[in-house]
Formats: sequence, C-alpha cells, structure tokens
Amino acid sequence: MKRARTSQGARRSGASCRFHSKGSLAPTLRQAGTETEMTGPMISNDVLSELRAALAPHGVFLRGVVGFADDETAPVLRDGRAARSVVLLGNVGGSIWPVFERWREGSPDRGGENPLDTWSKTVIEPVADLFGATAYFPSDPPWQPFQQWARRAERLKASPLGILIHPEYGLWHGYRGALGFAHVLPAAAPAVDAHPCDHCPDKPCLSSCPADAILPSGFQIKPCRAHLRTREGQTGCMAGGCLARNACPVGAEYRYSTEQLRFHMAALSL
Ligand code: B12
Ligand code: SF4
Ligand code: SF4
Repeated sequence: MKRARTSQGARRSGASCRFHSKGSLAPTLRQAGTETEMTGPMISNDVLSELRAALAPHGVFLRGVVGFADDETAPVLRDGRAARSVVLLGNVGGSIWPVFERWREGSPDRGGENPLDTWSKTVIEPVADLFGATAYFPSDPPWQPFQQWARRAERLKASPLGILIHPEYGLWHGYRGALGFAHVLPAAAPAVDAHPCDHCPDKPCLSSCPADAILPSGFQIKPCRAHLRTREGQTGCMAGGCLARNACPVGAEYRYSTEQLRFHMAALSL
C-alpha cells in the first residue's frame, strides 16, 4: 500500500477547529470485540461520527481535530498535498487493552517486535483507506508532532513528566495514530481549558521518583534510565509503572492495568 511518509513541510492557512471526544470509556469497552464491516468507499456528511463508529470497536477514541492555516507547516498527504485537517486518535485509560491483547494472542508471533505499533497500523490503516485519509503514526520517524497537535486540538498542557495531562483522564491516555484530510473538518465541541498541574499544591509527581528524574524544569532521561536498569528499578518502576506517573491523583480511575503498565515500561529501550 502506498503511504506518504510523515515528512512535514507544506504550508497552509485557515482557522483551527477543535473537537473533544465526549464518548465515555464504558460504551467503548462494551463494544470492544465486535467487528466493524469496512467495505467500499464511505461518503458521509458527518465524517467525525462515522470515524468514531469505525474506531470504537477497537477502543480507539477520536481525541481532537487540528486545522492547518495556509502559512503554517502541515503534514503531507499521500498524494503530496498539504493536509487541511488532522484527526488525532488515541486511547483513554485502558480502552485499547482488551482488544489489543486478544489480537496479540491470535497473532503467530504475538505481534512481533513492536506489537502495539503493529496493531495500531492494523486498525487505523484500513480506516484511513475507507475515508480517503492519510495515516500517521507516533512511532514512525520522522516523528510527527503528536503532542503539539494534542495541545492545539484539546488545549492540553504538559505535566512535569513531559506527558500531556488531561483534566479527566490525567496521565492515562496516549495517541495511537492520526488521520490527515485534504478538507477542513467540521468545528467541534469546546476543548479543555483547565490545567490540573496549576491546581495541584503538593505535586507528588515531583517527589515520587527514586532517581530524581522529574524536576520542575522537566523530565531527565539519563537518571531515569540508569535507575530502571538497577534491581530497585526492575522491581519498582519496570514492574508496576513509573512511580511519578502513578503518584498523580488526577484521573486515577483511568490508570492502566499493571499488565499494560509493564508492557509500556518493557517497550522502553534501556
Ligand atoms: C522520543 C519519545 C520519547 C523519548 C523522549 C526523549 C526526549 N527526551 O525527547 C522517551 C523514550 C524517553 C519517551 C518516553 C516516554 N514516552 Co514518549 N515519545 C517519544 C515520541 C516517539 C517522539 C517525541 C518527539 O520528539 N516528537 C517530535 C516533536 C517534533 O513533536 P512534539 O509534539 O513537538 O514533541 C513534544 C515532545 O517531544 C515533548 N517532550 C519533550 N521531551 C519529552 C520527554 C518525555 C518523556 C515525553 C513524554 C515528552 C517529551 O515536548 C515536545 C514539544 O511539545 C513521541 C511520539 C511523537 N511522535 O511525538 C512519544 C510520546 C511523547 N511519548 C509518550 C509516552 C506516554 C511516553 C512514556 C510515558 C512511555 C511509557 N513508558 O509509558 C515515557 C515517559 C516516562 C518514562 N518513564 O520514560 C506519549 C505521550 C502521550 C501524552 N499523554 O502526552 C507519546 C505522544 C507517544 C504516544 N503514542 O502517545 N518518549
Ligand atoms: S501530580 Fe500534580 S503536578 Fe504532577 S502531573 Fe499530577 S496534577 Fe500535575
Ligand atoms: S520511570 Fe521511575 S525512574 Fe523513571 S521517571 Fe518514572 S519514577 Fe523516575
């Protein structure tokens, strides 16, 4: 399948539109496991609703829409044009985990070297084809600015860990892909304005890291990695997830399962 690589470079102009998923986790999880028929070209006036419906069975949420102006850098579509809109797709809490695990169990090599990235492509690429969109993935170099897109789409801000924090989901969300469109997508529901870290007096994330890798100035990768290689790191953060992330009180009910946390930690190359 011919895919535009994720180089940036085209310039665009126009207003940004925003969309904030109002879907709750429960209905998505209830639907997980049902198959969606995805055959033939889809023509719809309500692209966002159709996209939601196609992705919900996989536990993937529409996280927001970014519109690109003529005079700004936009990702390149597979036909070489500049995207007018990008729809961000991701997980909310452990929404993708049951579907991903089932897929992995059914894969001959348990999904290969980077199973979550492979699964994301398996799910999102057919949807991109169906909607005539270009798929981008956070794991594919050259890295697309997923976090910048998320800041614009949902107005999220970075926590001291470097991860964007959501007022409801806290640090328990991520991006599995994005879809680039040649047209402007409809304006969407209001984005988030509150930044939880501004109203967190104790900031437990700053005092919970045994390697002092979370500083007010930002995440320090070297002390983190050095700690993770130690015995304490292996039985602590590697086994149960980043202690600083776990210490954040926001969105605790969306916290990933221990199994998922271990999976993400193991994916870090130490
Ligand atoms: C490289 C990378 C890392 C490197 C960071 C190296 C560094 N110091 O920059 C490493 C391997 C350390 C890393 C770690 C993690 N990462 Co990371 N990472 C990326 C990746 C692939 C590219 C970032 C980038 O350079 N983008 C290109 C620039 C142009 O885009 P950008 O939007 O402007 O980039 C912003 C980020 O780079 C951010 N940033 C800068 N330094 C750091 C450091 C960290 C740790 C993070 C999270 C962000 C961050 O600031 C930039 C300006 O806004 C992104 C995916 C992506 N395509 O963006 C994920 C991404 C940023 N990572 C993510 C996550 C979740 C993690 C981990 C928590 C994974 C885990 N173990 O669970 C850990 C962090 C905690 C830990 N204990 O290590 C998520 C963040 C989701 C969110 N809610 O914001 C992303 C978006 C991937 C995803 N699929 O969702 N990551
Ligand atoms: S513990 Fe407080 S400061 Fe740290 S990420 Fe959570 S809300 Fe932000
Ligand atoms: S993974 Fe562990 S060492 Fe690394 S930042 Fe989180 S708490 Fe600190």
